[in-house]
Amino acid sequence: MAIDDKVVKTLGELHVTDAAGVQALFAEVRVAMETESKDCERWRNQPPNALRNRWLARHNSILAQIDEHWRKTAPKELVPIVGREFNALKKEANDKLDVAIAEIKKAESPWARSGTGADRTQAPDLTLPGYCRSLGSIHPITRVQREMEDIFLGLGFAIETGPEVETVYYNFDALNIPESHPSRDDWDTLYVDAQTVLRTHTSPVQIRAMEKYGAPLYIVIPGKCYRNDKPDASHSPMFHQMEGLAVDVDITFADLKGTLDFFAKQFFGESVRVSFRPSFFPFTEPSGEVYVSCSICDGQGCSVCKQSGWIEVMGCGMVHPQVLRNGGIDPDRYAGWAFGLGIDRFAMIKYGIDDIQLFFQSDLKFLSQF
Ligand code: 2NL
Repeated sequence: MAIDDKVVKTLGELHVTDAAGVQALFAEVRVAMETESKDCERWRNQPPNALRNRWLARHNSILAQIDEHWRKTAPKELVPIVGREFNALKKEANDKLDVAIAEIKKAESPWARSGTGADRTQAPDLTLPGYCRSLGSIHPITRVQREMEDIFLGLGFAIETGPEVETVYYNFDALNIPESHPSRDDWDTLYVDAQTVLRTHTSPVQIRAMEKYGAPLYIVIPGKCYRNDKPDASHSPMFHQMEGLAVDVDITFADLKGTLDFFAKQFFGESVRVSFRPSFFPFTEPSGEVYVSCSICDGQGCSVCKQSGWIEVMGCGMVHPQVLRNGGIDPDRYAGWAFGLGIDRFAMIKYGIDDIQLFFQSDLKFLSQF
């Protein structure tokens, strides 16, 4: 729903019933204000105060309508938060909109419109306003990837990357994935030739890093992965993974739990709860699945978490001794833990997106919200 449509509805009609909802709604307004104040095409030929009036005029402006429909009719328990958010927004609009218009006017070049096409005989008309390009924004997957990288950089991990076209050895054999494993099947893996695949996970980079650097090793590996999946709301033949690996003396499962608990709280917020359940992967022993409490319903049960209150977000475990050996590391001296997660899935959970395909369709109406 466009912002103009939202500001004529009440909080009740918008199904906003708590403080978090109010904050999210005002955040959306701020994004719209930010986007509009960079929209050169829209404001260039308008009177100088058009942008300011649209947001701040006494009657019918966005803020006037928010005051009328959100603030004045807010249920009693939301009055303080709506008031606070409204005042902050008003101050921000007052501070920023005039500056934005000045920037737009300054960016206009008198040269941009002249001398185009065949007729270059006329001198440029210096009084014409020029064209300026609208700014792009960071893709949500990139944004989430960088956020994850920052958390691990803060813990002392390094970022490592590697080839997307991999050998069968690094993608499967070195990871202790047996010849008979179903994931090796043509149905699941995109083969370039008998010995070469599009990597199905980022784990081969971890083997390469163990060979290259040895132990101790603390790395995260973000990147594109490929599987022979039919696209639907939760599958894409190209997706993004981030894996982490810690190898050192005396590394235990407690280090893994503590690190992933810290990561989840940094990423989803301090109130998130984290749960580990036993699982199986050929490259870790023991292995676990990591669940976080559902951020939509706070663990109460909703459609996103299928009424369970928990969402599965990662796989993890202690690196299998054979995998350490394959990376050239002595499992009698060193131990390690590893985890793997879908960046796309984290982005979907964080932003409440129900279709992975939206990330890859280049629809500006979707992308410009980030
Ligand atoms: C999942 C599971 C996982 C790893 C990835 C890993 C890599 C090496 C050694 C041991 Cl080189 N483990 N990676 C470990 C456990 C789980 O990912 O479901 N990811 C979305």
